[in-house]
This record gives sequence, structure tokens and C-alpha cells, in this order.
Amino acid sequence: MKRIFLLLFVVASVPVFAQHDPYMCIIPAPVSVKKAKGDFKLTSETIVLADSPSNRAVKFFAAYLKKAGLGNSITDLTILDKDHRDMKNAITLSVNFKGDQPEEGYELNITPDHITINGRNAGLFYGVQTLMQLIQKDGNGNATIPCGYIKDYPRFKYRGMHLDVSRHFFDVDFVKQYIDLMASYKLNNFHWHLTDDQGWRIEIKKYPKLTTVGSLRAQTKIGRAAGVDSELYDNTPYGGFYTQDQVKDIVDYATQRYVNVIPEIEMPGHSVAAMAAYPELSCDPKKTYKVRETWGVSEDDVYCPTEENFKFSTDVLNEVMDMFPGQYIHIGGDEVPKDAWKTSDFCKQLIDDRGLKDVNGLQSYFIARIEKYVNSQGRSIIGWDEILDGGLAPNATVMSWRGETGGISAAQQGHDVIMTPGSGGMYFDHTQQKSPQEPFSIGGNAPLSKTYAYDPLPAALDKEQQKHILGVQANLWTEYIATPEKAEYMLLPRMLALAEVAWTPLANKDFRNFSQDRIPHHLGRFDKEGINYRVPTAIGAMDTSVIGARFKVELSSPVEGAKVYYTLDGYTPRETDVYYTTPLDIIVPPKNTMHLKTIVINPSGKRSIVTDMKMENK
Ligand code: TNX
Repeated sequence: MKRIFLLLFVVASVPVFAQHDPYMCIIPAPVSVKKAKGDFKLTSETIVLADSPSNRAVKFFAAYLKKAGLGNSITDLTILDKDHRDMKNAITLSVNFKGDQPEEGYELNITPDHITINGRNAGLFYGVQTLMQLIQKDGNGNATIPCGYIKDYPRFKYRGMHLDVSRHFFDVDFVKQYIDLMASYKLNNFHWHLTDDQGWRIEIKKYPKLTTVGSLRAQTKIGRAAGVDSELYDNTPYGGFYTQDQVKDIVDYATQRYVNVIPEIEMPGHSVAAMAAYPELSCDPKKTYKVRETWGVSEDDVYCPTEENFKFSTDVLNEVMDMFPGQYIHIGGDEVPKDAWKTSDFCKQLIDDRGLKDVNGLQSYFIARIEKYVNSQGRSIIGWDEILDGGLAPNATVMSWRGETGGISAAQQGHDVIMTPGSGGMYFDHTQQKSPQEPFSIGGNAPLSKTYAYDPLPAALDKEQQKHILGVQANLWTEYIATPEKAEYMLLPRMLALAEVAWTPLANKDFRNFSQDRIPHHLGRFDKEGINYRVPTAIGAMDTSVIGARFKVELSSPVEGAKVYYTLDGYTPRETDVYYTTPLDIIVPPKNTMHLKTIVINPSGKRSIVTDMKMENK
């Protein structure tokens, strides 16, 4: 506990749902926003005009309006004469406007009579997302949109969010909701971690045992990795996988939302589930392998770089490439313990035959061969930064997760890079606050502020090298995330910080404005939509010890519609306690100690952790 010596302690507070927010509560903050007076009233009479009615963004908006009960008829603008194009109470979505715009950029103009969005491809879609964020519904089904003019485009072209479905499986509906969330915050690459030691989750027709055997584990470790905390298991079989039809459905769903899906098929490490199904993929086929029931890196069980294995891996990749039309295939490459290779006669011979230096050279040989095949099919590989060991495959893109070092070195070698450093707050399996009240997690601490502060462009790179930084991604590893509710809790609100890191120009980033003026509004919406998230602690609440006789404390709610309850009697606050309405003036008698404890409880009953400000008057 920090000890702060103060006599009078004042916490500045701000009106939470600031009408005066310069960014109109939009996340990620746009490049430029000019607010104007008045509102556009969105009713079931509002007409939507489009010069490209079959465009994905237009269809998406029409579906949204229909669901919201706000009409859905789209009128083809091109068949209207000039006079009708400026009709009142209309929204125009246009791809055929004059002039240029940055990639994925849009312009949105809202006046009391008319709304226009100009944008091409993803740009129009992002203009629609911004417009949807601006819609304010009242209880009577009426909707208004504040007037303004927005010009916007992204800082980075790669804006990614990862989901590990191997350690725990998440069903099709959840994955679609994840993609929806990504799209509404202008993230455009969904990295789907489909295979790992603990489960193979994608149907491969040529190798059915990958799912009949490889998707099932007999039980799951309770608590941390075996040997760390305990040797307790839940004695409950666990499994799940996606059929090829389900995968195609998800890819199509994502495409409609301008989200590219990048499948990850791990090799040569993190492959125990595949070897449980097909032991011949290993260097020791006589051994029995079982789908891993605990976490951490499998000591020595990795693929053997045999011809048989290359045949298997390329067969699998063929089916994967049929399901995923995007440019990138992620082939893993991380955490490959090489003990099995060191003791294998086959590997020793191969190292000699190919004139390789050592087992690292073998890893590099493995990845380069896979890359050559993927490239021959017109695609590109991404690998975790370990693919740098022993030399990078010629065209590979590197995902830098062990800090930025790997990414910096890859960019210096002229390779494309995606930054996703755990040390930069990009690991959403880390906790959001160091507190025993937070749910069990893998360790590490990545509070919202840390994620928000990350800048993917390392100063160590010159301007030319920086061009290789395609963008940024956050990862949700799920060893300790077994339910959709917990996945949402770990994801939100940090994913909104990621969106701003990836999209917003540095000059427009402002954590106070983001966390206090804009986040509360978005969390209030999640609540209405039934999406779980971590309820932040009250704005202005301290969780530390302070010394003094009198404390003035101003608090505000971090969630629109939520209340801040508090106690001064040492008890844990709950909904039966008083809630905050006006600033507190707390007087601590001499030689006494008081506690100000707060909790935030939102309309659906979700609660924050409890803060405890210990006030001592010595
Ligand atoms: C490292 S990030 C891993 C994953 C774990 C994760 C847990 C990476 C390439 N490998 O296998 O799930 O840490 O934080």
C-alpha cells in the first residue's frame, strides 16, 4: 500500500457523459471532429439513399435499422433526379463521390435535415459504425443524432484481436459476437488460434482423427500449470471443434463486416493434440501422446521435420486455405523446445545433410519450407517472433510478442511486423488491476491505462523501417478463461483502448478523456446489450492509505447509469448502502483511522471490485 501524506486531499472530477466531449463519445477517437448545433431525428420515415445499394456497408446499416425498428428501405440514389437527392430526413451513403480519401477513410456530415457518409470499401462501413455510435435512443423508440462533421481514417492498416479457442472452446455465436465487437470498434483482423497442445479445433477432412481424437482432453488442470500450484485436475472430459461449414460461415460473417480472419495452425511446437491423433508426426512414434491437460509449454513433444510431416502439414494447410481466403496464414512457430530433435537420429542426419548449424537451423528449415509452400499457393505466412531463431523465412511477417525486440529486428531486416508485446499491455489474459478481488488469471498486470499508452512504432526504427510495422494486436489466451462471460470481462473495456492505439492519431490520444468521458457511455451500452465487461472502480476513488485530518472526495460513475455506493464504517459497500450524490467532506478525529470504501453497481447488477481508502489522522 502506498502511503501518501496530505492534509487536504481533493480529487478532480468531471461530468461523466460530457456533452462537451470533443470526440462526441466516439471510440476510437476520429482524426477530426467539428461539432455543430442541433440534432438529426431518425424515425421510421427516414429514407436511406445509397449509390451502391448492394454494398456491404449499406446492407449492414439496413439490417441494423430493421432490427432497431427504424425502417429499412434503401432507395437507389442513382435512379433519383437531382432534386430528390437532397431530400429532407434522409441519410445518403455514397461510394461514388468526387475526390480522394485515405485507405479505409470516410467523411460523415450530420445536419438536422440530412446525413451524408462518403467512403469507399471499408471506409463507408466505418462511417456507418461511427454513425451508429452516435445514435441516441430514448425510451419511446425515438432516436436522435447530434450534428457535426467528421473526417477520419486509421493510423495503422492492421488492427488485430486474437482469440485462443484451443485452451478453451468458444462456440460459433460467441465468435460472431466477438467479430461484431471488433467491427464496431474498427478492428479489422481476427486472429483465430485454432490449434494447440490442449485441443485441435478445426475439422480437417483428410485427417479426421485431428478432431475425433485431437479435440478432446480427458480433464483440465485446476489452477496454474502442473507443478506450479498443485496437481489437481477436474476429472471432466472437455472438447469442441468447428466443422468446415461453421468455419466458412464465420469467415463470411466477418467478411461482411470488413474483418479478415487469420487462422493459426501451430507448428512445429504446440502440436501435442495433433500428435495424440497421429503419433507418426512426432520423432518418437512409439510413444503415446495425449491431448495436454495442463498449461505451459510441452517439454519435448514437437513435430519431427520428416517428409511425412511436411505432407501432413501441407495437406492441412490446403484445406485451411480453402476455408480462409485472406492473404495471411499464421503458422505459429513459438515456444519450440528442441530436446526431441537433439536426441533424434533422423534430425541429426538432417542437420548434417542440409548443412544446418544446429536445431535452431532445423526450426528455420521447417518454417522456410512451409513458407515456400504457402507462398506457392499465393499466400503469406505470419509467425511468432521465435521464427527469427536460426534465420527468418524470406517473406515472413513477424508477430512480436516477447516485447518489441523481435519486431524491431525483423523490421530492420526488411520484414513486415505486427506488434503484440505482452509487456506493452497487449496480453488481455493478464489482470486489469493488481487485486485479489480480480478473477484468477495467468499473472501479469495490464490495466486499461497501460494498454492505452502503448505505441506500436518503436523509436529504435527509422522512418523507412517503421513502414514495416503494419499495426498492432492484442491477444486473449484462454488457459484461465473458461466461459464467455470471463472472456468478455477480460476483453472489455481493454479492447476499446486497443482500438484507439490502432486507429487514432497520437495527437488525439488522451487517457483522461478516453476513460472518464467516453468509456462510461460505451460501457452503459454494453450493459443494455447484455455484454459483460469489467466494471471499472469509481472515478476519483483511491485504493491506498493516506494520512490527514480532512478529506474532500469527489467521485463519479465510470459507467453510464451506474451508481457508486460507499461506506465509512469499514464494511464492504453494497446496494443497501448510501450512494454517492455530492462530494464528501470526511473529518477523521485525531488518533483515528477511517476507511472510505466504494463499489460501482450498474443497472444490470454488475459490480466493480471494492476500493479502500484508508485515512489516518496520526
Ligand atoms: C505464451 S504468446 C504463448 C501462449 C500462452 C501465453 C499465455 C505465444 C506465442 N505463446 O501459448 O497461452 O503465453 O500468456
